[in-house]
Amino acid sequence: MYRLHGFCQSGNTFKVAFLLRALNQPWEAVHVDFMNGVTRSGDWRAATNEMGEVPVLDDGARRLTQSGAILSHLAAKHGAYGGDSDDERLEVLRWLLFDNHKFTSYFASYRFMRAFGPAAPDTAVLGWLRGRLDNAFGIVDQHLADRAFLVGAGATIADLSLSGYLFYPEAESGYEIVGRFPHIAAWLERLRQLPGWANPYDVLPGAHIAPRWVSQAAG
Ligand SMILES: N[C@@H](CCC(=O)N[C@@H](CS)C(=O)NCC(=O)O)C(=O)O
Repeated sequence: MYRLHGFCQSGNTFKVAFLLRALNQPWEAVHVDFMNGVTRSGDWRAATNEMGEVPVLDDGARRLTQSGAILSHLAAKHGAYGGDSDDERLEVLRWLLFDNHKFTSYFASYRFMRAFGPAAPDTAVLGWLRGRLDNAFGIVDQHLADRAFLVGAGATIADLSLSGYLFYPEAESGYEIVGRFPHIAAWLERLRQLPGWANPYDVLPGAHIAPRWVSQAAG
């Protein structure tokens, strides 16, 4: 039985939940009260993750952090969603790195500031993030123009990683995808058909929070 530490607003946690479900593996969620600052406490960092982040996955006695490392571990261990050749596995890694640096990281920050931040976001910061996002989303949209999935013929952990935040309501980020990035929108529809896909709020624990600052100018 895998144990997945995280919370329902965390798309990084959802990436791992989606893969565990796609692999049909038994798992249980361990709620981390991120919104009340648990991951910032010294005790949590000493006991659970020195990096102060979720997701954290317990695989028996082994504790893993960083969604990219967790996804890679699970794909290799269960022999699925990791790519079908050395070339594909390298390509999967390339997209995981792009995701962690320029796709999920900017999107998650933008959404968090607009929906869940403790104070109204700085419009200059929002504008800068939006510029970075537009560039990263444009790159992914173009890559998906002539292929069904990011790497190879079928879905891989690269798809699960980049899409992890894109199944949340648009009202949380205020970032429109369907009208601006049609190939990403079509890809998300394909991913919704995979075994194990679910609405993140239906499979991860924690209180739901109404978006707070979306009406704030996006810069
Ligand atoms: N690259 C990490 C990012 C993880 C991450 O940023 N998680 C968020 C929650 S979704 C977090 O715990 N942030 C804590 C912080 O930035 O202080 C991964 O993919 O696991």
